[in-house]
Amino acid sequence: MHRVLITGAGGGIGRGLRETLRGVYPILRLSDRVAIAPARDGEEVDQTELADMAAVEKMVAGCDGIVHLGGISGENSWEKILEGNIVGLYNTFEAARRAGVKRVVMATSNHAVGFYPRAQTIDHRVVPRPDSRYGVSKAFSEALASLYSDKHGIGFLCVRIGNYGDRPIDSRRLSIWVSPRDLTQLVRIGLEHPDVRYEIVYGVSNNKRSWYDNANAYRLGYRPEDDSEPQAAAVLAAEAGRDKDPIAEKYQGGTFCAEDYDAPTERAS
Ligand code: 15L
Repeated sequence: MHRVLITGAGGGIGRGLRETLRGVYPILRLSDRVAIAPARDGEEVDQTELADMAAVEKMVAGCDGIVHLGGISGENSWEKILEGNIVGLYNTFEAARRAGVKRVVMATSNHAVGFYPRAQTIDHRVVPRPDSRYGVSKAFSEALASLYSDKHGIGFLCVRIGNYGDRPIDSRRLSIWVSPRDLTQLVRIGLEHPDVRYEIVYGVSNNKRSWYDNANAYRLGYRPEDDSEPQAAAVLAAEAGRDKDPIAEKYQGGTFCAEDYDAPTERAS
């Protein structure tokens, strides 16, 4: 990997990876739809709208690997999801194919499988159960990655990211938190591991309260260093006595499941 492109480089994960991947590859090309901090040594900065195919082709030119974080990162209107996460995603993968890119690390999400109950442990082989239009777009990204792997030979690591940050911010995130250094480790596996063809893994730390069997990540050598558990007592104490939505509490996707939920309540049992 000589030049690695990070799309969505202005977002929270993008800004984090800009630091933790600094110096790991000779050149990091950092792209976003909005202006971001100027390039330092070993960096190139780019501003591209993912829905614009000609611009996306320029963004991807000369890159060996891509970390695709770009697009909409939460629930939104269908029009915005369509533009950023369906059209923009297609443009990025298609431009990668045309440019001969070898590897893509795809930031998919826990929300592609958010309607699995918290009582169930799921692995990388479960069928998608999206909890939102956003989750559907992430399931689409996994399907498009599968096509571009099988048909065009691009290696994809699809990382179903939980919640990225310095610490778990609430009780749900105790189960899905991923620390910056653990996510960085997974991204490097995706870009560098010789056997990656098409893989789904969970982007979570070694959380004691995890809902995931992340065996596929471990098989690829992932050895997470962090666990949310030391934060658990404080996080739970801060939530004590708070009213909680039963649908959000039942399913892994939390409030993404509860929003607009109007199925008969017996279906939720
Ligand atoms: C995600 O996929 C989002 O990008 C992030 O903003 C959080 O909502 C996260 O999931 C989560 O589930 O906490």
